Amino acid sequence: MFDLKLYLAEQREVIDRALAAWLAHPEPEPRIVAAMRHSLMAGGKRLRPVLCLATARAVGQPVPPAALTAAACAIEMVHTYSLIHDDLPAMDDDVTRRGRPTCHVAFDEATAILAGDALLTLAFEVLSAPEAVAGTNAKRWCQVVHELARAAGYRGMVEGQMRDIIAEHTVLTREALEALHRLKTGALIRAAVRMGALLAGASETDLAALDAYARHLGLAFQVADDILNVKGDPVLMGKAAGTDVTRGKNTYPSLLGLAASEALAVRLKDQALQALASFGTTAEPLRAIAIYAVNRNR
Ligand code: GRG
Repeated sequence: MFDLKLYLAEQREVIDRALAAWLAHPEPEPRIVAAMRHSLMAGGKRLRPVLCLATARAVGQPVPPAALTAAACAIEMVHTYSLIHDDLPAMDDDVTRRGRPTCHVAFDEATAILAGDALLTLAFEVLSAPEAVAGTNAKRWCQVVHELARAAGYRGMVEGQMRDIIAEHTVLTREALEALHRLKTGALIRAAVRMGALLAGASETDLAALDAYARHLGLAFQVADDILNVKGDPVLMGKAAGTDVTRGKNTYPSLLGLAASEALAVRLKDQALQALASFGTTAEPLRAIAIYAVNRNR
């Protein structure tokens, strides 16, 4: 039987080592690197980079290891930047993240803004580094970079965040809530899967199946996150619970109730698993991640 706990621990170690190496360059100004490190190396689940690695392996074609690791690191850098900015007083004003004081609390607001900016730009420095590009197909590599840029930007995660802020203290329809979440949380999860698939030279059919998996997984992950915000343990999560209600956020539990939200998460997980039906055992990690996404406690 596939051991997800062991698999995640091994993959996280690879990713953490590579991320740390990107921040190990000589530091002209230690404060900015310290702030970047504070958030990046704070023990996140590394779900998005692991998804990228696991998808490439599910496709099964060889990929230059440095390219795959660079893609995985870049995704985590973009994700961490989004968390730092999301926690700022101008946005969600959170004081705890990944079990530590948020970046602006540990440093200050200006430093946190810069640390987020620096992680976002470092992601694209990593992707365009000679050691990452070496041995890759130029056209395919550009598609990989494009996936991340597009998913992070104003037609992806940033658009989702904007919609979320505008919708505070209003009541969204279910369709509008789904559209928001597909952008805010879903876009980066989808990009992580698509980047892994593209890097491994997936066929059109495999790419479409993996894309469907990622879309269901992204929404399932968000529904589970909304549920955790209602009934999760802040200690285990490393961040506060109950904040969605205080902030007047639109969530699945507020729209559908807790039981219907839990049923929806399970349905989405099943749809994600169904999308992988044509894959063999190489997709076991992806299947286990879908189950974990809805059963997790952090
Ligand atoms: C600031 C442009 C900009 C966007 C912010 C990601 C995001 C958009 C906001 C975070 C708000 C939030 C709690 C979204 C729910 C889903 C989510 C992204 C949770 C955090 O991701 P995890 O659970 O965190 O993978 P770790 O720390 O494990 O990486």
